[in-house]
Amino acid sequence: MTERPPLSTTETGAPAPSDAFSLSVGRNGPILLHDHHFIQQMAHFNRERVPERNVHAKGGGAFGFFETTEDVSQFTKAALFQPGVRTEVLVRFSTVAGEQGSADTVRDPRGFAIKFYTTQGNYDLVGNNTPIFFIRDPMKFPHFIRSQKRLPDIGVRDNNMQWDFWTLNPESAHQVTWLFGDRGTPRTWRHMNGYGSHTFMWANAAGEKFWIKYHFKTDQGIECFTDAEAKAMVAEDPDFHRRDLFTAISRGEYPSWTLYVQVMPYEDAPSYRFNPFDLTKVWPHGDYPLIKVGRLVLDRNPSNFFAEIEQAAFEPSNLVPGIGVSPDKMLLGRMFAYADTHRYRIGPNYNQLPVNQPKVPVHTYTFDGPMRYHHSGNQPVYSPNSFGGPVADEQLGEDLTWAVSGDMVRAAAELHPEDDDFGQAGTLVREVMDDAARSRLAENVIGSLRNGVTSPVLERALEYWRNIDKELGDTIAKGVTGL
Ligand code: HDE
Repeated sequence: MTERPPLSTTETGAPAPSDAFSLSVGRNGPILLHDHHFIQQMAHFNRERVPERNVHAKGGGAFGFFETTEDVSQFTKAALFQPGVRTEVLVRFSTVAGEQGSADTVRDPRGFAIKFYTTQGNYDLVGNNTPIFFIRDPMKFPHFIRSQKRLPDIGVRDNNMQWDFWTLNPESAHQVTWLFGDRGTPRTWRHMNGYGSHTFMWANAAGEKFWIKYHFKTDQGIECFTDAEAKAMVAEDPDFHRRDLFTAISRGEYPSWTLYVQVMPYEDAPSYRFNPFDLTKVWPHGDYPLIKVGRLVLDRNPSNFFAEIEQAAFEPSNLVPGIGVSPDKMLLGRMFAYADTHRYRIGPNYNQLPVNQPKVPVHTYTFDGPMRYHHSGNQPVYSPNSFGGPVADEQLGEDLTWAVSGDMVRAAAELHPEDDDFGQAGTLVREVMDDAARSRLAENVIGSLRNGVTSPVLERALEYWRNIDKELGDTIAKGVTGL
């Protein structure tokens, strides 16, 4: 016997007069302004959208857990990374440049954002499926993103604009090589790795500090679309990745990843051969091998996309004791930007939404603001106070810091011996890719450069690729110009 459906009501719980007819004078007469149910439905309909994320707008996600299976307590005192600890998580995957209605399988990096609901408050690791990024200074980020979006007059995307930015900012070479290789078109979100990308700081219970990088290696194995397959799927099913994750979890096929970290002793950083905080570079595993930490499993679909995924608010500034940031200017720039975007997109009380709420008591001195739901009753609204208000434990909440000195400047970071723009891109081409992958990379770049890229950008792009790898650059030049 099927259950009776719930009674349809107004937003304030009264029985709804109808969900099919507006109130009118006689059957054929005019509709009436005091038909509050119609007005409420229509007025709310006009307010259903919140501003989309201005990057990473198209995505999807699921809930699950992270379990620390190894003992890494020598490196961090963070509660979630203690042996045997299991922590609930939310993970959201996304493309970068496309709007909410864009296709999942376009060539683009993928967001890999994790919210850990830990016993010490929320820890957010807002990474990508790539261990590096296009730029080194956050000042360039709005310019970079705008060059990947739409021309100001006709309002369409433009390869010439994209390649103009990339070739005028050669530090992008490593990430662009990665982007035009196989990893730029993952077959599904389940078949790609996730990375913290930046260098972060861990500190153990004795106060010893370490620099670390996160690697979430998919247990499903890496699988990628070819350029042609990815383009075909854009037309066949623009929501292919979102649908794949949801249906896999519905089938009980829970995707998982194994977390490893690279650990650099604190004192190694100044003399390391690369700038270890340069987001366009990886740390060769031969220098700092992968150390296993635990596993990430996604085993529960959201019950409501808008409430739990569209309104999810991830921010690199959500840190917990034992985990900190690093001198990476890109990471420090992000520490402001994310909470700012959430206050704009969702409202100043976005952390009160269930999906963003920590699973631990919150005793904060921020009060009121629109849509305030959780409150602290008659708790004093100032600190210090004599009436039992919350008191900070500066030991427990300590900032993880590092020594700094020097005059204020606007300049690139000081170079380490092997810092450059093209070296690691060349290593990726020559030592990581095989012949078939190199050939696909060349074809993908040729296809892009032949689609609207003109002088002087085109000449710069051919030189850019020769700087990455002379042989590859010559192949691309031949493919584009026939010479
Ligand atoms: Fe983001 N980024 N980003 N980003 N980013 C956002 O925050 C920003 C960068 C990443 O699924 C925005 O909530 C700046 C690197 C992911 O909800 C915004 C800089 C990496 C997501 C923002 C960067 C990322 C975002 C837009 C340069 C990988 C989606 C909407 C300093 C390590 C999270 C939002 C989700 C989203 C700012 C660069 C990853 C605008 C200023 C590098 C996965 O605040």
